[in-house]
Amino acid sequence: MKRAFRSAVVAGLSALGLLAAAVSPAQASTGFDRCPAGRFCLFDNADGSGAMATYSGSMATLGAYDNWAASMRNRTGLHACLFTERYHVYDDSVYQGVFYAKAEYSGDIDLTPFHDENVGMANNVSSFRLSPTRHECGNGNKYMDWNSDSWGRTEPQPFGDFNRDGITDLIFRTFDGALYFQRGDATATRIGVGWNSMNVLQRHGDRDGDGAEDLVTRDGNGVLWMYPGNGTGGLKARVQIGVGWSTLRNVTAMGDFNGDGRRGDVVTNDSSGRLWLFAGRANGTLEPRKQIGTSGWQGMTALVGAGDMNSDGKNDLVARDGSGRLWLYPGKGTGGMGARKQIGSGWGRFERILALGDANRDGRYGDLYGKDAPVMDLYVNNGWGSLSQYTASYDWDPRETPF
Ligand SMILES: [Ca+2]
Ligand SMILES: [Ca+2]
Ligand SMILES: [Ca+2]
Ligand SMILES: [Ca+2]
Repeated sequence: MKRAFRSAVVAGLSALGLLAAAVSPAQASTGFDRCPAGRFCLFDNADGSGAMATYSGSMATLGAYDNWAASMRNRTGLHACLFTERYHVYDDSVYQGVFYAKAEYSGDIDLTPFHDENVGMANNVSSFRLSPTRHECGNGNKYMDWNSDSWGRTEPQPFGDFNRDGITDLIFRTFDGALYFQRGDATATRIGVGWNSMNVLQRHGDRDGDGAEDLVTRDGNGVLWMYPGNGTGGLKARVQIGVGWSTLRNVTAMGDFNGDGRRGDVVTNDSSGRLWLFAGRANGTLEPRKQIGTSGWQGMTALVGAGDMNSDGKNDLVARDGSGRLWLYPGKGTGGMGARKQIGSGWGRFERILALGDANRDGRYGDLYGKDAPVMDLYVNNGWGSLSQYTASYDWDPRETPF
């Protein structure tokens, strides 16, 4: 099978991953099956014969085995990335000399069909990386090289701009619970650790009125927290804003949903089918709840505070039902909602739906991101929830959470 070597973001061997689930006899004396469990193995010849080198971790140089291997097997359970240069350097800027072997794939890989613009991969492997996530394997960072779209306007957004620089940004929780602030220009800063205890991660503008966007989270004990942003991409000391939230299903920060000018409103659905509004106070804490939906809401698998999708100045709610349909509920500006409209289907495939305000800066809010693995797609709102899809980025891991 011939397969061209393409850029780092699309070079995945997902197709190869479907080919085989090789079972290794314990005492093979030649061929790929010699590779021990838990190891990454390189072989002299394309068919797995000849000398074998085994590794348990990443290698920046390969010493005597530099430019030597013609085939490989990965039994580490980690993602493997091979580079034609030492120190995990990309070979060229057009066809990047990195080759991904998915963690799930433990079969044999003959490197002969793989090449970049300049060289074949066989007998050109000079370093490799073994990492828990695909983008970490490729770029060496726990975060991805995420760029928000730069469509020309620099107007600060009502939400989705955590550091107030006018660029849409992202908060990224890694598989192991670290929190990164991703500026939207491919750079990121770690702003927290230990966040895997949180089962709700939300942001939607400034809750406490200091001009900086704030986060809302729920921990494993059902406590709801506000993490005030410091306006430059970091967090201030958290404030408890609710207890007993365990039984509530989806929790979404809405901005101002009831029209009182305070932007810390939260909407949630319960298992009895009701929809609740917790209006935000001036300091970002919550008023007692008010019921705004009477039945059927238990079937919704996602609620999204999308901002104003129909440009009437009032924030709207987006909900996904159990059949993957996406519904727009136009806010009336009083906490109530008008007649819903279906704005999408097939959204069940997304692990997470994000709203980051006006992601493409065309002046219309309500742009949505759908995060699948490994892709995240951007859906630009053209007005009244009419969505146009763009693929925004690759290499997401199912264990990673953007918000
Ligand atoms: Ca920003
Ligand atoms: Ca704030
Ligand atoms: Ca609206
Ligand atoms: Ca927009």
